Amino acid sequence: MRLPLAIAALALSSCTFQAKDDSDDARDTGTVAAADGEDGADGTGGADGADGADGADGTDGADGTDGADGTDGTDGTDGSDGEDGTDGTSGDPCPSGVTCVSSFPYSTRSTTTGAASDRFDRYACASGTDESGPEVIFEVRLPDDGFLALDLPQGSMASGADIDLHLLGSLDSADCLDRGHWRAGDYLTAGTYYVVADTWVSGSGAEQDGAFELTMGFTSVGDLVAEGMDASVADKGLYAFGEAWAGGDTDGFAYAITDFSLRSDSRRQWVLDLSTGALMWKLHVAHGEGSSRASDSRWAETFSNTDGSHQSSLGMLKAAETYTGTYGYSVRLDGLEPGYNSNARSRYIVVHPWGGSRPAYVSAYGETAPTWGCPALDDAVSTDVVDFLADGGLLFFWYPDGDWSNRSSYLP
Ligand SMILES: [Ca+2]
Ligand SMILES: [Ca+2]
Repeated sequence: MRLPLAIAALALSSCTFQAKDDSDDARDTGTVAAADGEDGADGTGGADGADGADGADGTDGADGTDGADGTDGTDGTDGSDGEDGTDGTSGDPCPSGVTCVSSFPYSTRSTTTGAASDRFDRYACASGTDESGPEVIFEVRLPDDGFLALDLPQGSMASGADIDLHLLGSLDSADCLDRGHWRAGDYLTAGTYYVVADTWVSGSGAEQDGAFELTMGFTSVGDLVAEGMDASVADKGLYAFGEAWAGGDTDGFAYAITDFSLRSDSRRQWVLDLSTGALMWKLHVAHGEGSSRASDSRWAETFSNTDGSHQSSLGMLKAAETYTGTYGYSVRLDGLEPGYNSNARSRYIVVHPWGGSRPAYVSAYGETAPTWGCPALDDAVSTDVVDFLADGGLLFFWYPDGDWSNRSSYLP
């Protein structure tokens, strides 16, 4: 059922039809209590200053003795394999000298000056970089798959200090998953990982140790499912961000996942701050009129990268500069996937304010008003969303179309 939409002043740069304009009251902002930006609990009692002696590391149990060889004669049973000695640790207590982290968001202040650990000098992630100064080690236990975001907030590092972040799959510098001067992250499956804040050493041998602040945000598949996202979409969306992060597509943690397999009367865009794991907004988002199912325009089902198609695009896009256009304060998008959304900028596919994505409009008409391909948002909140995503935030648009969804380089 197509709505009788008046066509707006058709600036060539517009990708949008005019929504009905009689629904401007009672704007429900749809803001999901931007998760109190929780000041991460002050780190869990940072490991008490190591008791010097390494003896504290539960001694590895003796390797079990090999079972006795089967007795002769009876052609015997192979001796049972000796049992591995128990790991001196019981119930996985936090190793001595390491701070264990299992709840997020996490935030702590610490220092590498005088840090007990000085075991890592170089990491496989940047083998030419001298990190031979002392380091602070965190053991991170993830109960679920998701994206782990690490950040040394700008301005929090002591003057003269140069601390770098390293994310390890095990306590081995060869098992380096990511590293960064200020930020690091990765899509990780449930398990135990290590974060090492290490002291960079200059070419002249000066250790740039000092105080730093570290935050960790973890956004899990389960977290997003709890906010109403399909589990498969949540997993793919977080995986895709991990691919984008690893590929250097962004250096920030602002991210929006849209599930275009949902009807437009559903809130089908989740805007996330991965640095804390907070859901910032859960929104209605419009799709292009060319994407609509012929028999029911609440559903989008075809997608395109072609100008004039009036279709939405799938895949990973990056929010660039803001501007004020026909519909108001907006942000331009650059498509990161050749063939699928790479023409977004030239098609003027942007995020702009849109009365046709207001909750009141959706309640009245049972769907968002179609656009010419722009993922337009409720104008009551779009300014804040645009500012949040602009200058590097990523937007991921999912639909199981069989083409993009099977071929995207951002998907497994
Ligand atoms: Ca070191
Ligand atoms: Ca550095």
